[in-house]
Amino acid sequence: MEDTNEYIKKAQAVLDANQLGNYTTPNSQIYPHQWLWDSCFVAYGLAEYQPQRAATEINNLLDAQWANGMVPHMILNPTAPHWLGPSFWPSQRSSAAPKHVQTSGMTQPPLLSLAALNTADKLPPAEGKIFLKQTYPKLLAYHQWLYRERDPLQNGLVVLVHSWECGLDNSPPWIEALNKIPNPLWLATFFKLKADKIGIKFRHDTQAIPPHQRLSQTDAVKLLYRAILFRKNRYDSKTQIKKSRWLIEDVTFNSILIAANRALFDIATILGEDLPADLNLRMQKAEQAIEELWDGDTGQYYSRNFRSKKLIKTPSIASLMPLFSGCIDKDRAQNLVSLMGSATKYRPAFPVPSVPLDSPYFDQHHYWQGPTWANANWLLTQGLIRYGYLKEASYLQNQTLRMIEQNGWFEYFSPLSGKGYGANNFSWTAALYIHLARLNIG
Ligand code: 9WN
Repeated sequence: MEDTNEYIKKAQAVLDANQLGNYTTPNSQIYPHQWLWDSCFVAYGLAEYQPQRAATEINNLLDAQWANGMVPHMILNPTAPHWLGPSFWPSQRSSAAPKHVQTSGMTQPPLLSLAALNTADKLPPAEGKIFLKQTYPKLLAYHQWLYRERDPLQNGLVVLVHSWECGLDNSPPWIEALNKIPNPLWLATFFKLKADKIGIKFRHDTQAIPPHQRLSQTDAVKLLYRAILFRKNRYDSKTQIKKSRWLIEDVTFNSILIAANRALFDIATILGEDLPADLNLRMQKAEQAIEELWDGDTGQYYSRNFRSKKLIKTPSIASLMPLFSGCIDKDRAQNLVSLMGSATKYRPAFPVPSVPLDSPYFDQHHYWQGPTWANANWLLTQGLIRYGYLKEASYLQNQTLRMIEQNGWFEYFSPLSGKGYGANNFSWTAALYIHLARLNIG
């Protein structure tokens, strides 16, 4: 058996192959742009051996920040042929979009402050401080944007306007909420005539990867249509929140944001700065508000429909993510750890499946509706460590590393057999392999 250092070298080669100038694509063929949360995960891996490149990766994200503070979820490579390229996202429709680069019009899980703090920690001290000094105002503006434009009720929970923002595109709670909204007549007719099926031949991803491993064509068309509606509103959050019915207070996103708020606070402290009082207040509220997403009957957290104010009680891996926030109490954490250990739900041979095994949605091949993802395992490993579940964290760390070593650098894996699916040579799998392999849990 090759030893860990050999695998680390291979992981580094994956990150090199996917490097494009100042950033790392998730996979140079299937995902030829820069993605926000992918690059944050990549920065964690890079920081272990090339912290300057991790800093460049983060700086490239922040260089595309909008004037209102938003950091877009995709920074586009104008020359790549891709269905979500510049012609799909004319970001110039918003006056807040940058002029020197083309981007998407929405955001993604806000790991940025966490990745920046970790990168600074790995840089030589003086360089780390300069890096934080340069990035802090931008990180601050991003958190301010999230609470100013996406927390309209000022309750501490941020609202997402599209499932691409939560990073778990076709996760059952999002799809279920979407399917409750009637389609306009033309779209309903389109589906009735099965005309959407024609488009699958033109999709970039399904040409390279068996379609049943990807987002279904019906879901893909619906997600594109919802993004187009946001585009029509010039990517203006206020208008979208007023008009759209597909608005969700997402539990994964808000859990990550709470952890990132703490990182932003640490960065401010290192620099001798005080966070603005109103932001501080909202950050405190957020830590209490996550409790509104708790459901005592089933003993887990759920995302909430912003319009109906009802929890979307469809189990998925998102229900476990408050562990990453670090702000839930020990009893709640214990509940989630027990759930994660349940053999009929989240504990197959290669945990953690993106939906529980007993869910009607479960399909070991199908994107965010069953497979195990390295980034979710990484988030949960960090969460387990935070709450002192070191045995469980080591188990998950080991299973994730073995799964990748035995099956390759895939985008996602069967939780039953460990076999890899989706794109191969996937950047966050490689980067998080490096970070997890170096993580000393004790
Ligand atoms: C849309 C890049 C991204 C990830 C997301 C994943 C997928 C995009 C897509 O790929 O989303 O943003 O093309 O479907 O769901 O988590 O960031 O790897």
